[in-house]
Amino acid sequence: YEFDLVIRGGTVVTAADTVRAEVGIRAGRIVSVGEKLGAGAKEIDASGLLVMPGGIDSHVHLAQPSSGGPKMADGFESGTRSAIAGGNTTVLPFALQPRGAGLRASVMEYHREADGNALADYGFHLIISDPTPSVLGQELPSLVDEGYSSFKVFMTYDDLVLTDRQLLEVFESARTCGALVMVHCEGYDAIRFMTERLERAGKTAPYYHGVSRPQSVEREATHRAISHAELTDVPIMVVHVSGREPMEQVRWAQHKGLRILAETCTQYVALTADDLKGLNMDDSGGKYVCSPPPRDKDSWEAIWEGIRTGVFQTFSSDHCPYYFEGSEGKNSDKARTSFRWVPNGIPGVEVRMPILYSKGVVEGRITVNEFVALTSTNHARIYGLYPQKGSIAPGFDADIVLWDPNRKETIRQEIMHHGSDYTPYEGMTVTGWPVMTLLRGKVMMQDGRVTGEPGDGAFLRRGRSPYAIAQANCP
Ligand code: DUC
Ligand code: ZN
Ligand code: ZN
Ligand code: ZN
Repeated sequence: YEFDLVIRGGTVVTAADTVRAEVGIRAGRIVSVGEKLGAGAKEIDASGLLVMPGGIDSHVHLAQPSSGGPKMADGFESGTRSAIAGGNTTVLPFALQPRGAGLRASVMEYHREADGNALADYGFHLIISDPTPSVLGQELPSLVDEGYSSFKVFMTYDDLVLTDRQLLEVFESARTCGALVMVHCEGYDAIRFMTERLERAGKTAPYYHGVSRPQSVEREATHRAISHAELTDVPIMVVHVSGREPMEQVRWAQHKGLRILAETCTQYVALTADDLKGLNMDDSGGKYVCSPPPRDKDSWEAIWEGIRTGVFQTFSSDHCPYYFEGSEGKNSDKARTSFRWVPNGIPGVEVRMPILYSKGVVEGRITVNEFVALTSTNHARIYGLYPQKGSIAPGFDADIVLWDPNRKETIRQEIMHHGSDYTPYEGMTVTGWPVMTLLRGKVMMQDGRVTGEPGDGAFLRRGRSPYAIAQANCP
């Protein structure tokens, strides 16, 4: 046989093109895209289907402990199974440095969790919570060389927040070693002030989580991060932008000529602050607690505007799964005393692509090529995985999703593969659904059944981001 596998009859969609073509795969890589390819040992009929690059979700949390807090509902096995079921082939979760710990030691903990257990390929962003001189001067540069070429910093949370001085030092280190910095932009003091004021007034239901961190709090922090990036002359990625106010800060900076990248997420076009009210202000609103919180339907339109006009390069899930029931869940006794104790995050890696396809492509807001860019290609380009991942062309890994553009599906917990005991998107009907996921040529999911195994996913040693290299000043 000329090929191990040939996919025939489908429409190949990349960030650039939509063409009727066959895809020839050998040894896990795409070797040919064209017409009338030779025979494959195995052949797949993709008639009526789109053949797209496997999704890359560059923002997920798996097996990430929160300080003294609840256990995540997904480790690497269930989290990547859910990713694969949703048409993804690569995820980039975080390796969190607890204060006082080294960066390398922290990364190794996550490797122990992930290696041999993942069904999708994976890399790690570092989370830097303790930027000591040895962390920034020694550990970071060597880890960036070893393929951990991006990291995240926080402007809020007791156990993660950095001072402005620390942010500037971290940004400067990123510039020196050519790493890309992701920034969680919400202002610590404003949130704490609002939280205490709301609690004093007895306003502790999950709904007040959103009230405690309105868009102005995110806007201010976004502006501050951008200013620090300008001062240190370093590109940054503003993650999980939730609405018009922070989006406009990013757009302003981009138009000013600064290299500011931005990400938005499923929940900012699919959930609203009213969801946090639950049924009549009961505690079921905790199911939607995440940060930044979902805003309102006008914000959805602002996010679409940012997507259409290129303010956002990536669309991620921010999959951060917790349980609802149980002693560590969002509805625990402790969580019911105040929104501040509700674990912060929602599951969504499995439905990111269907929701964006349905609301974006089917409802006419974006093209199918923009869909591929937002769910795969741009993630690969920005995070140093290009040209291995993120397109369908000779030389790329055979990471492919076969997509049925007409299939209607109602999102329900019973069809999800994640570890959480609920989905915040319960009952949402979408058009367009993944029917097969291939990882390096291996069929990992077919018709909702996951056929891949733990260990099929490999660690990805990423190159530097081209966006960061342009600025870098490496010795
Ligand atoms: N930030 C994230 O990126 N995810 C979940 C919660 C948070 O604060
Ligand atoms: Zn964050
Ligand atoms: Zn613009
Ligand atoms: Zn996140």
